[in-house]
Amino acid sequence: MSINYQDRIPNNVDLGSNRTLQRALEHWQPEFLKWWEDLGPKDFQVADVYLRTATSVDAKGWATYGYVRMPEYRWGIFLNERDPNRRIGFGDNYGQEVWQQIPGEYRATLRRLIVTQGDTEPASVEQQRMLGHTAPSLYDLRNLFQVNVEEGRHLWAMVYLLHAYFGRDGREEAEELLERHSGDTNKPRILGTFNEPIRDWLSFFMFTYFTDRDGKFQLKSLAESSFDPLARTCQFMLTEEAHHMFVGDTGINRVVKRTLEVMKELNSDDSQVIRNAGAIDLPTVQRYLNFWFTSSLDLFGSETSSNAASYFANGLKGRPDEAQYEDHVAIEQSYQLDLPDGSGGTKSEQIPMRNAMNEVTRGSYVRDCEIGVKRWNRLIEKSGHSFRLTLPSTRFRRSIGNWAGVPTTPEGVAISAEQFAAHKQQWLPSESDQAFILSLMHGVHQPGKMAAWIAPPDRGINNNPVDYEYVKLH
Ligand code: BYC
Repeated sequence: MSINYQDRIPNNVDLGSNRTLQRALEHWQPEFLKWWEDLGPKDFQVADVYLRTATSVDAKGWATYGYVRMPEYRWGIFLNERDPNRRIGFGDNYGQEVWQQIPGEYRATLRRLIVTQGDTEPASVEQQRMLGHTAPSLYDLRNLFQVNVEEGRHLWAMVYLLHAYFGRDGREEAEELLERHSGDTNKPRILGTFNEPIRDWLSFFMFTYFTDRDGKFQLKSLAESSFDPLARTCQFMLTEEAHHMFVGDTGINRVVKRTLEVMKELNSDDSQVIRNAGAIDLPTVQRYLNFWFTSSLDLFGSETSSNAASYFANGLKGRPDEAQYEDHVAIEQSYQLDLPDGSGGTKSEQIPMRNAMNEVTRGSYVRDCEIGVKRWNRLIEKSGHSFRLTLPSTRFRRSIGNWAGVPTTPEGVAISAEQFAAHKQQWLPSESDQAFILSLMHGVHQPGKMAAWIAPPDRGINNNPVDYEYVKLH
């Protein structure tokens, strides 16, 4: 297939004038399409989906909407406009000119960061590939596919950087991004959460609320990078990312809303009664929240990290919203950490601030997560119920960092392994919870109709009504 890249791949990087890059992408594109066909959304490749496509970086109108078959989506390459005055914003080289090319000594590290970022994008598409069958409405089906094609575009964004700046190594890494697969025992995705199966829509909403939000904070950190093309790429990716978190936030909101309606109709908050009526009881929502929030906490890495310290020192990866901090060098500051003392208690330790950058970012993330939880709780409170959703402690159910493998309560109090096992069913989705949630998952594919376990959204997409035919199935 011969491709006119100027037409087929909307871009603002002047692809047409760079023959080497063009050839590299020509080689990669059919492999990407084959991957999309094999591991992208199953069975909906010929559907016409009402999708947003990024077509420029203009703040006022960067996207166009229209019906597209997903394999024909125009996966474009966009970087925010270059700011000729941009300077390095943190670390040892603070105030110097940003880099348009990669300094040799940082090549391997930057490649690793870009590959780790890139790996998550196709991973999430793989995790979600079966969800189309059980979408609670056409509106939701469209949102799922919107998220999927944009994760595909974010993969393109990272592959562009690998091809344009890392030569042969970069091309090999780009191929491997399509060879590792979510949950594959031999070649899994790099980060833990991206190997977890997503079989149901409650998990999908939790993932888009909590895990896409890790994406937001990691992209914000990389948007500070001294390597200017990476920074500009991530800045633009954040524009799309907002919708993904909106899908999660409003999705959970609608689940809670529907549950409250059923609680009111039946005048009961008994979980079994709510379940019998086909809605999701709030304690089950809490258990799914516990699972995905804690899994996403691990994505920030260890509390104490020499990797994070050197990313910061070298100006490769900053703190989200670095400008809000007073001291951008952070060499003399320290950070107070509460760590397990090995005998069931905690000890306080002071570590150099640069080594605590993962923890600083995790803290900002947790505060951001709280905003949605407050909103969902307002709904519950308004309905007159005392139940509250809560974020568990950052010590709970951790697999990475100092609290990895330390059993605690959701409040973060260390307990014995036996006590944890005895309460696990109360705190995390049990097999029977999962079976129940799966039993609710049936595709609803008529315009405007909703599954019984979720309330309709307040409004449709791009000023269209909720009952718009967002996906035309053939
Ligand atoms: N699972 O010093 P450490 C997104 C590895 S989501 C497995 O503690 P460091 C999206 C780590 O790689 C955003 N391994 O922390 C969301 C390192 O391995 P190596 C994705 C883990 O190095 C939804 C070792 O442990 N972007 O965009 O600072 C849908 C020691 O690490 C995990 C990024 O993550 C884990 N959870 O790593 C679609 C940005 N955590 O190098 C998309 C790029 C840590 O020793 N990545 N490890 O073999 C990074 O900035 C950093 O590598 C990390 C933290 C944030 C992952």
